[in-house]
Amino acid sequence: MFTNKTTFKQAFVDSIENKLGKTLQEASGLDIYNVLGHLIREYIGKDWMHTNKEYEAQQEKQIYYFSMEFLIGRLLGNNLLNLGTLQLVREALQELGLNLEEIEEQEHDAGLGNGGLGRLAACFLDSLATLQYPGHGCGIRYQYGLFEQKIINGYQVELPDYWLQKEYVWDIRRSDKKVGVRFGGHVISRELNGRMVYEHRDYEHVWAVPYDVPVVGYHYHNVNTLRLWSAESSQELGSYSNPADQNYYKFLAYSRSVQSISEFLYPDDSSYEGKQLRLKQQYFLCSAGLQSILRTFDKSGLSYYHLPSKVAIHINDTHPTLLIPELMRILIDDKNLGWEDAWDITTQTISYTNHTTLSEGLEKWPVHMVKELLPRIYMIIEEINERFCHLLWNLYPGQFNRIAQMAIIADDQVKMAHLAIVGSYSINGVAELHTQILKEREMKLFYEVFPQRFNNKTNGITHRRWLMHANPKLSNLITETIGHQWIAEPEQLIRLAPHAQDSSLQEEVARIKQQNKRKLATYIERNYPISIDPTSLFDVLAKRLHGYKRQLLSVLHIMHLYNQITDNPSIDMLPRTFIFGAKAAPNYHLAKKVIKLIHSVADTINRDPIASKLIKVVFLENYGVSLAEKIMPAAEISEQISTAGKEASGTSNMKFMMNGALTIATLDGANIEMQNLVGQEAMFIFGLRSEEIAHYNQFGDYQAKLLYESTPSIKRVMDQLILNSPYTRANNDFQDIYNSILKTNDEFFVLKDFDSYAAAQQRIDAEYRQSRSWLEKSIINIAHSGKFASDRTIAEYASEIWDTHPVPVHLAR
Ligand code: DL6
Repeated sequence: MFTNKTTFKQAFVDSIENKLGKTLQEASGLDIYNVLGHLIREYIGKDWMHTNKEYEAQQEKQIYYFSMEFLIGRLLGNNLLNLGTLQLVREALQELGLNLEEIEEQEHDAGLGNGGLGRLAACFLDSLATLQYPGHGCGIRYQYGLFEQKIINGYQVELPDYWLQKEYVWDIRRSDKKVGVRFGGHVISRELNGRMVYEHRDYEHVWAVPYDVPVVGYHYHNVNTLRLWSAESSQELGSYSNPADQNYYKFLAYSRSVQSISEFLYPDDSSYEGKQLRLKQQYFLCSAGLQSILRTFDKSGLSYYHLPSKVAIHINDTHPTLLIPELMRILIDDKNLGWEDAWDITTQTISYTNHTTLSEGLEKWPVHMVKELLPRIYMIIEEINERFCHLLWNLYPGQFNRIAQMAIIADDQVKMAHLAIVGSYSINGVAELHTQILKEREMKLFYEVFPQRFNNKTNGITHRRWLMHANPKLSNLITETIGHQWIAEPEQLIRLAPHAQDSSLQEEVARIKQQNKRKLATYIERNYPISIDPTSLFDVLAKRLHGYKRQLLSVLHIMHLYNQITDNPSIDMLPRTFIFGAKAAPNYHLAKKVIKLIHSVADTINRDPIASKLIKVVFLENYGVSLAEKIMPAAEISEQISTAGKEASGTSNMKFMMNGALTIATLDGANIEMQNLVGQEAMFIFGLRSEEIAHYNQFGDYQAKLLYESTPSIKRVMDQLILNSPYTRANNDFQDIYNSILKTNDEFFVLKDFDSYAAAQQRIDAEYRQSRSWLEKSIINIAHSGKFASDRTIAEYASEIWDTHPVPVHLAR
């Protein structure tokens, strides 16, 4: 059906009529999207089934990637691209008077993630399937995503993101594969035939029901599975339907508590209940996912000693760390293995990726919470801790301090990163600098004990979504220039490098960028009361809002530029459009203030008849995958300006680079590796290095107040936050931002890096005017971006961590 336009059109129109009882003309946009989605999913079905059979028959090692987030974005266009039918379907629909891009707009982004970690997981799934690895995702099917961001009067307002409200065409409920998960209760331990047995009593039983989403590999027949678990009551209202019955209210409370498990992504954890709910979600995912893995493994008939050679379980940050004690529990309590055997199997099966150097990002749970919610799991963690401390004592006799620092349970808390390190055979960081910081600083003590476990796997992104699908014109131009091998082997993009000075290629790259900028400008004008000049330089900062990501540095700099314009209205300044996209966590007060500041600055400058000819500031609300796909192809400057040492890797830096933007960056995360490839001239590097920041933090010899007092340009913008200024006029109060810098001694070194950032921005101003050399650098960036394809990252995980091999699936569609 998808191999011929005529048969496709026939099948599509028939499907509209049969499914909807409507003609094509009567069908709404959503109807059309749903019918097309169903057709595609049905088409995928056969390959999906064969893939599962092939994986079972070949008995190759299976990879299970556990993550609390999978920011998969829209699937319609991506599935068509990977199936190799995008062009055919686009043309066939056109012949029916329909526009595929408009149909794609009907799809609501799946609300299954938050930021970089979740999007990384989605890119990995795409690469696993394309490289034909038997690799599957395990996650939760939240009903509500993070939140939908609306900006009202410049303030972020969070609306529920009920992404499942409308039918989701991509997943299939597998009721027959549900498993039970237990919470609460207590454990009775007794000796039976010379061994301890543990009986879990009076627990709350919850069904975990899987919904499977097919993950289609590019131009192959492998279709892997993203399995998303949903919580359901295991009791029926039936006998409790009488409100006079005391069990009626108990039942209501139970069913509400079950529903909440898969209701929200990252429920508010400012209360005890909210925190407990997060822990419950984590265990729910781990227990359900693991039971399902072991059920599949059991079919092989092999003993559990073979588990590590047949199954690799990866935990994406510490959220799924409870897999470690849960696997121990199943092996010991259900499969009757002894502790040592169970431990060997567990620690040879599980591997862990760390995604942050921020200490507040390292999860800890109160002991009493874990004990109450997961009594048997807590017993196992206690024993893991005891045995680990014993090992440490043998290694470091008498070093109480060191042992206390490394313990899994300390200060009445369970430290999940410690548990993850102790219970897995591989621990990786996500960029070279990040891994080095883990080894030398954040996890130094653990690195000394387990040096062989630590390794680096620099992040990557899928070039299929972020270049081929998001920027088809550039993608076609690349193919015309260097052939199509880069699609299967993105590192071949390097073959563009010798053409970087070719003026006809440069002109084409410029023309495509201009078209993409116009397209984004049209989108902005349709959705916001602002018109922007598509010939101005598009300078973009799009990522989650956080102090260390330093959106504030960028805004203060824009205020500084505005001061220069008001001082000298005839200043020679390159016209720029500053584009922001960022969600702030709902309870992150300062981040929300920064959003308000961006809007106040935008309001002031965009209304100023002189300044607005040189600068426009735009904040695009509800930044997410689909919006990013519109932004990346149009960007000319990518802002990667985190405090050095704080951004583990970054992945938007890679998406921008692949689309030809030049990067202004600190030497942080993967920016360093980008610079190593393209050279200093093709990026705009500024700011303190991570070792300098570490030095200041250690010796306390940076004083923000002195810098503020002695630098007029800095003092001026800082004072504009609190004194009567265009930004504070409408009763806006940015005192908190001001204090956040001067009262905390500029924790993120915003003022310290200000001059260096402004100087780099001036270099951009000068170099953008040299359009040929700018375009040369743009092509050099694209040429080197192949290293940041997630196919490279996944191939490294597969060979260096998981020890798995591709399993090609052959089937004529
Ligand atoms: O590894 C993916 C992504 C990195 O690119 C970012 O640098 C990093 O900030 C992000 N980390 C998180 C923190 N999660 N936790 N914990 O999202 O991971």
